[in-house]
Amino acid sequence: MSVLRKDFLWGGATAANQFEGAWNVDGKGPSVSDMCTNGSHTVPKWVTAAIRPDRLYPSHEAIDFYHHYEEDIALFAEMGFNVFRLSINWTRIYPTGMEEEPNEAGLAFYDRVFDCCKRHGIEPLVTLSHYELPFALVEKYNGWESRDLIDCFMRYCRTVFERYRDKVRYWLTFNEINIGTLPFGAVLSTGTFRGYEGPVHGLPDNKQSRFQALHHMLVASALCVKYAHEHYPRFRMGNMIAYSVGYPLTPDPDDILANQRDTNLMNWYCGDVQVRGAYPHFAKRYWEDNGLHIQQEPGDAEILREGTVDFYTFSYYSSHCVTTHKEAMGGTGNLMFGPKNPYLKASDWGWTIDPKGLRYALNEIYARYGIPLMIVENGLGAFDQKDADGKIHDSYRIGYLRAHIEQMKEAVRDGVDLMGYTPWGCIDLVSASTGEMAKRYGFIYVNKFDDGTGDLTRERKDSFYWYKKVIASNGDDLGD
Ligand code: BGP
Repeated sequence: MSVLRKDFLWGGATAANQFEGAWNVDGKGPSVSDMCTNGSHTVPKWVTAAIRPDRLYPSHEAIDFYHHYEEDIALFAEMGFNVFRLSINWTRIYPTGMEEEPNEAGLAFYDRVFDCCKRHGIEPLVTLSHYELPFALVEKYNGWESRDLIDCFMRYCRTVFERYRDKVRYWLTFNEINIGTLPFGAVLSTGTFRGYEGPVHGLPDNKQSRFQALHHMLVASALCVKYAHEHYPRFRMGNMIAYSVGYPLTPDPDDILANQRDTNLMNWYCGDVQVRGAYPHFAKRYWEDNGLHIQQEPGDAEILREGTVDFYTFSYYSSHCVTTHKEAMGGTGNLMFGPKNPYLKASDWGWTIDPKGLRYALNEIYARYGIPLMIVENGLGAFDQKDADGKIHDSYRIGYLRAHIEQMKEAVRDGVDLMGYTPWGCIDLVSASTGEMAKRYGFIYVNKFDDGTGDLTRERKDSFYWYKKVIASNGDDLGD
């Protein structure tokens, strides 16, 4: 008998800004991601204050899911997906985020997408906001630093909830909301970078505006969950955290405490608000130590308490080490940095490969919250090369995913309630951290390259056939 639930959700994950393209088609407005140029592992991706004709903006065409959705969803169905994670591009629905009335052409597009999913027996899992903040809201309000964004977001949520009430059941509020606790989250997540132009990672940090913005996002997330529960009892509402697995590099108690501090801030600061309904015990001291004054309105505590999620979702790619011993510092990972772990290998982008870290994460999260979990991102970004036979033999990707699914099953045997698994970038798409196509995650290869060329044709990689068997056996057959 299979270790996993009979109704396990198997699928893949994407985000509108990284795969739809059609960035200004049918009335769509520019989002923050549309203002980001391409980059690579060594050349930083920029955010620009206006579209520069001499720069390349990978989200503008991406892999053009906008015009290929039928073909793509059919390929997902062929692999046996019963769930597909995608996001709605806020600026297709409200081009500046401030209109009173939604853009009908944008709404109609997602009708077509969800109907197509339905025809294939695929349940959509929809992220409401995945690094797609309307750019106009950055220009006018400095993003989420302003409380006005809560109303803009709620207008958007009410519109899409009502429109897709019979087509979508599973919703996530903000992608990786906890990225706002990191300086680089100011561009993609909190949108607190008004007037800045330069490398995404180079923005001078303003912690006060980031954490104030995060408070507004947490209130918006809770309000949206509360509203959904009150109006659409059928909906299942989830959060989404970039789960950080950190290990103390040494047994020095200072390393243990440093790791605990990082873990608290990165994992539990937002997670506790969204699952338990209140800031965790350490928040107050963190604010004090950092000179932060979080403006909370009367009623916010109640909203947070009443807007808790039904299930917890997260991304997991790699782990990192934490130390207070400066001489041991070095780089790894895209979001978290730390010294090298001598027990682990890393991807071409320096992200450690740590399947057991996933089992550890699942146990840690479930022990704290005890609600159903779902892994909504995981995978290996790699350079894919066509072989002499013209095919992509991505045994490295199969190896990565197999090892992670094995550990996921161990966690289920440990007693974790796991609902599903949607590996990231099930079809090749634009990288969030570097803005490149060369970092591929897909089961499906897309002929699209970093210089903007490519005819966008889709091809099945070896991992496509492998994942199909995994799904058909509900995770029992992981191949050799
Ligand atoms: C997560 C994001 C995704 C995605 C993924 C892989 O942080 O939610 O949008 O892109 O990371 O990262 P990257 O694209 O940088 O390889």
